[in-house]
Amino acid sequence: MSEENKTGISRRSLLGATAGGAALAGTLGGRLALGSGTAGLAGLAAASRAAAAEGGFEVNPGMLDEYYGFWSSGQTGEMRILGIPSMRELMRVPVFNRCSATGWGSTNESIRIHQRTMTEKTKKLLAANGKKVHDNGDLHHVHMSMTEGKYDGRFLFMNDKANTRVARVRGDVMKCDAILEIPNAKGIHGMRPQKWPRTNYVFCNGEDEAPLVNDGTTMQDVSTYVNVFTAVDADKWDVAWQVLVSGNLDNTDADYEGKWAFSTSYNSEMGMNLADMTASEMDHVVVFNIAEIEKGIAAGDFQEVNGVKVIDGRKGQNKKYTRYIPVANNPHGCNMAPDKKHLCIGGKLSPTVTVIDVTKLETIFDTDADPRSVVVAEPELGLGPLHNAFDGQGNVFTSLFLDSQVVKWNLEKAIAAYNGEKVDPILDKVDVQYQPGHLKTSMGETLEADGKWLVCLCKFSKDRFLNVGPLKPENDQLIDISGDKMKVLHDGPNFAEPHDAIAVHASKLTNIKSVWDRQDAMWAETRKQAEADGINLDDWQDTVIRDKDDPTKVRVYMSSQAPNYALESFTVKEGDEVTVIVTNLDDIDDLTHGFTMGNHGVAMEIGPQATSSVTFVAAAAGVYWYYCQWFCHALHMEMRGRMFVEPKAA
Ligand code: K7E
Ligand code: CUA
Ligand code: CA
Repeated sequence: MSEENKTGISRRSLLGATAGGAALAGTLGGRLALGSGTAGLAGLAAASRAAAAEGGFEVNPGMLDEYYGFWSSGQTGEMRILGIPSMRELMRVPVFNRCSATGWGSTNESIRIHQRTMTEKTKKLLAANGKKVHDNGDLHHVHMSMTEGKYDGRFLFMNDKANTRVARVRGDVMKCDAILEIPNAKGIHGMRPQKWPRTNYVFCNGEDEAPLVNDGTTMQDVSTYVNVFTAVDADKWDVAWQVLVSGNLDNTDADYEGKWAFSTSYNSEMGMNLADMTASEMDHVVVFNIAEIEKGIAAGDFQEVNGVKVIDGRKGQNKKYTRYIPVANNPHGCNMAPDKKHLCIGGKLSPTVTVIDVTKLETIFDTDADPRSVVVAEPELGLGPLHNAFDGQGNVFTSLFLDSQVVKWNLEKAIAAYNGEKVDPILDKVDVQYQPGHLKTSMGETLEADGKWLVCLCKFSKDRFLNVGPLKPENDQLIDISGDKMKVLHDGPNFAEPHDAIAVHASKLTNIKSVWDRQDAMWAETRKQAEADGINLDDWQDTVIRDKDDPTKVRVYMSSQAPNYALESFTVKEGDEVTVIVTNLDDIDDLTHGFTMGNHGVAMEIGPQATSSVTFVAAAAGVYWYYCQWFCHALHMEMRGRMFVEPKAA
C-alpha cells in the first residue's frame, strides 16, 4: 500500500499543506499575510457589533459570571482568571513570574515553593546569575484536576516551557503551592491531567531533545538525544515515572477510562533545524499504555536517571508501553472528545484533523497490526488546523490558524465521509481576528461539555484595537455556540500571550475562601522559625530577634491591623540580613495589607489572617520608611513606620 493510501490524505491536500507550511514559516520571518482585505474586515467588525447588540452575553454591574475562565499567559508566566461570558479579568495569579504587587518570587514563602525541587544544576545557574529563583516562565497550558472526567475544583496545573517546570495552584485560595522542575526532560510543553478515575497523574511532554545524560560529553552527537514523557504524581507533586520516546513531544491529552495518554510529535525526524523538522511526509502520535508502564516500573524494567525511574518506550522497544500512529507531518493539537471515544489531532501543516478511535487501541498494542487501523476519520477542514474543542453534542470546533477561522464540524459525518459516504462534515465556519491558536468550549474538556460558549485565542489583533505601539495585544474572542451558527460576540484584548484557557462552571468552585486559615500550610516553615524564636504566631508578640548563632541575622515579627503596624519602628545594624514577618490580624473579606520597604526592592501582600515574610540586607545606614501598599482603610496612607539602620561601629 502506498503511503498516501494508508493515510487517506491525497497528494493534492499534501501540496496544500506544503503551501500552508510555507505561509507558517513566513510568520517566523515576520512576513505574516493576513489574507483578507481591510474592507472585508470592517464589514466583519460591523457584523460582530450587531451580534453583540442582540445581547445574550452582557453581565451588568453587580452581576456575576456563570463560568470561571482560567487563562494561561505564555511568556508572562502567570495564570489569569477571567469571567465568562463577560470576559472581565478577575485576577492574576503569579506562578513562574516575579510579581511586584504580591511579592511572589521574592517572599520567603514563595521562594521556598520555587526552590523545593530545584536541581543542583539550576541552583548553580541561578547562583552564577546572582538570583534565588527563575523569575520568568512560559506558561502555555492550564488545566483543572478531575474526578471521573469532571472538574473537581481541587487544583489547577500549568507548565513552564522556558524552565522545564510544572506548577500547581490551589483551588481554595488561588495561590501556587508547588512548583516542580522536571529532571531529564527539556522544555515542558503539552500538559494534561489524568481524567479517570481521578487526576493521580499530570502528563507532561518534553518538547526539546537533549542527551539523557546531559553533561556535555555527547552534546554534538544528535544520536544520543532523547525526548522524555513524564507522569507527575499530582498529590505529591513529584515525578512518578518517565518514558523515553522517539521524536519530540508537542501536545498531549488523556482518555476518559484512565488507560491511555497521547502526545503529538512534530519532529519525528529528530531534526535540529526547520528544514529537517518538516522533511518527512508523516510524523506521529505516541500512545502511552498507562497500566503496562506501571507494571513495567513495578517489575524493575527501568533505568534510574537523576533519581527518576525511566522506561524505554522508543520505537522498536517493548511494544507494550507505547505505539506510534503515523499522522500527516507536523501535527499540533491533541484533544479527547467527551464521547469517550474519539481523539482529534490537529494537522497544522496538513489541512486535516485525524480522528482516532481510542476504543480500538488495544488492537495495536503488542502486535504488528497497522497502527493506522485505529484512524476512523480525517476530514479536510481548512488551512492550519491547530486545536479542537467539543460541544458535547458530537460536534468539534477546530481553529484554522492560516485561514483565521473557526470551523464547526460533525464527528459522525466525518467518519461516514471517511467510509466513502458522500457527506460534508463541515457545518459552519466563522472568521476570527486573527490567526487563532487554542480555542476552548465551556466545560468542553470534560464529560460535562455544555455547548454554550467558545473562547478563541487569537495570536494577532492587528487593527482590532487602538494602536498601542509596535507591540500589540492578543485578541481573545467570545463566540456563542448555542445555535447552529457560531456568533463572534466580543473582542477581548489580552497581554502576552494566552495560549490556552478553560471555562469552568462556577458551581465547581464553591470552596473558594475569602479569609485565610491562620494555620495554613503556606507559611508552615515560617511558623517553625517563629517557634524556634519563642514566638507564638497565634498569640501575637511584636518583637525584634537577633539570631543566636548568626548575629548578623535579624527577624522582625510584626502584626498588622488596619490602619496600623504593631511596630511603628525597629532598629537593625548596617549589613544585617533582615527578615520581616508580618501577620494580618484583620479577618474581614477583602482586607489585604501590604508591606513595602522603601529603597530595598521589597514589597509583599498579606491577605486577611495570612502571614508573609521577606528577607533583605540593610546595607546602608539611615532611616527607611516602610508602608502598606494595599489600600485598607481611610488612614491607609498613615499605615507606615521607620526602619533605623545604625552605622557599623568604626
Ligand atoms: Cu500555543 Cu498549546 Cu503551546 Cu497550540 S500551544 S497554539
Ligand atoms: Cu494596610 Cu493599607
Ligand atoms: Ca516533522
